[in-house]
Amino acid sequence: MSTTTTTTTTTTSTTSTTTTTVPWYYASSYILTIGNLDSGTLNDTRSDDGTPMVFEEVTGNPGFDFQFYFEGLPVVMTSWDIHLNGYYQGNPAHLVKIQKWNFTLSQWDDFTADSGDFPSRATEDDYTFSIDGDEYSNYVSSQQFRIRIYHNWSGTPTHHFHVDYLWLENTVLPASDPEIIFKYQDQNRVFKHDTINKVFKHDEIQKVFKYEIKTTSKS
Ligand SMILES: [Ca+2]
Repeated sequence: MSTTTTTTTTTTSTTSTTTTTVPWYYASSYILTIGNLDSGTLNDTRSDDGTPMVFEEVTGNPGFDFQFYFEGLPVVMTSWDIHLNGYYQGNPAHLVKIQKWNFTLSQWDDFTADSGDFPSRATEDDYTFSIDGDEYSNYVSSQQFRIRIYHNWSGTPTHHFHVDYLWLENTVLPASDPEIIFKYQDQNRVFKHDTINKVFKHDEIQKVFKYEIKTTSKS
């Protein structure tokens, strides 16, 4: 995608300016620690269009380990969801987990107590994992958040993990009735908080050069 989006987030309680070329709710980078990139690019994970980024298992244990980094998260979040539209195509006995980086303990933590989070599939499925705002200080540092998809099992190179669409959703917005102001060319468009999530998902965000979120208080 060729459009450059500059994001500026400002609150009255904490002044914070973040400039990034990628909205906070999409992965800005990835790290492939173990495994191969079979096809696609990180940009393919930013649109729900059926074109995935595909990772390939390798022989050995773990079979793959790849991570996504998100930058410029809001400075205040009550809770948020991780949405992954994709699937694991492998052996039904193989276990694949999604984990979150704990900055406090410097370790990967599970989202769920399940032995595996992505059972083997032949087609895409929608997966959602949640984080409570109480955990913000453990899992967000300098407005960065990290997840990894981890195959804690001996890998088989014919198995793949497909990521068509990966995005974060701020599920509970501040209670102070914030306004969001989109500035596009010479136009300002003001939205109230009940429309923000809808706007964030809208393709029009790709045309926005700058936006501001103004809240009067957190609590
Ligand atoms: Ca895609």
